[in-house]
Amino acid sequence: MAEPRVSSSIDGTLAEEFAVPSHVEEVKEKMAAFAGLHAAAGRRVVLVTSGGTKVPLESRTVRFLDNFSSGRRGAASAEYFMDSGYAVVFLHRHRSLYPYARMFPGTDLLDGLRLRGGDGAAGDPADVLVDRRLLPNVGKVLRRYQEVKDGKLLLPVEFSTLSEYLHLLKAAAQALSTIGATAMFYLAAAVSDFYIPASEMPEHKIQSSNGPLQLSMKMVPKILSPLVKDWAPQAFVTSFKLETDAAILLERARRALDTYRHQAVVANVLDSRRGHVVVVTPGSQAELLLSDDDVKNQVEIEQRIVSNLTSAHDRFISGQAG
Ligand code: 9Z3
Repeated sequence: MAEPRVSSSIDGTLAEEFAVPSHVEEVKEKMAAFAGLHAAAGRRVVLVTSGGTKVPLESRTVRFLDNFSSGRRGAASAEYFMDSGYAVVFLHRHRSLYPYARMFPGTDLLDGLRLRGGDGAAGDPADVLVDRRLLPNVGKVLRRYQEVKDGKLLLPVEFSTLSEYLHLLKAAAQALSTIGATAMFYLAAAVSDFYIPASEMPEHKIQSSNGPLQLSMKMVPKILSPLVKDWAPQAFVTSFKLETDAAILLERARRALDTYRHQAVVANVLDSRRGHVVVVTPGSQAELLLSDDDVKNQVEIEQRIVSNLTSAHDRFISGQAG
């Protein structure tokens, strides 16, 4: 993805060129209340971003630019953060993978459930049977999901477009800044680097009768800069760096750390991202790799990433106190 460009007036650009979602203030209050409640209970709070962003080409949008991200990294990581005692604000792309529900994609859930007797005549939910071969861990997953719900440990917030993502991330950063160093940011969403400003976007559907389409897109302001400097300056911030060429990955990750001066970059290559990442910090570089046995035992790399970062967050908090 493209190189960072640091803008000094991102607030202005955000307000002028990206439509503000109508519910942003309401969501910000919810996030601040959530953070305050959990911090008062001695719990740390992490904001996990997840999924791709949609970039419209017309204001009455028929077409848009999208990307590959499934949201699996974010959804799995949210679960491991909650297992580690964190409360999670889950800022995710609408319909991307969701914690716990991700275990039962597509029609797995419906195929794995049967009405007793098979004909469904009774239709009573008490008559639902679980096929344990198709849904091997459903009881365990459901129990954990209910604990998380009862403990109000997960606050889901949705976005679809790049504009929604940018404004909601700013709101989240400001909401979590109230809890200082106990807040973590885990920015795993795959955010577009390019967009068409509202003022340059055609209102109506682009006509194919006009011939081949040429697009000119602007660089999306690098939101990490004000997040680290202005919106949540005390927080522990982790960004992600994705490349398709492994040869340039670590240099790009280091460059991002030097530019934004945050705490960690998780560097990954598109094709190997499920089994290999490098966590880069100003003073260290940790390679996290799944072995064949790990894969056989269904260990997920997100468990290792979260474990590495929660330890780094411990040290960060101790460092601030000392
Ligand atoms: C990542 O690198 C994530 O690990 C993935 C996870 C998006 C690859 P999935 O959702 O994939 O599980 O399918 N996220 C950040 C990617 C990114 O766009 N980074 C930008 C960059 O590299 C800005 S920080 O320039």
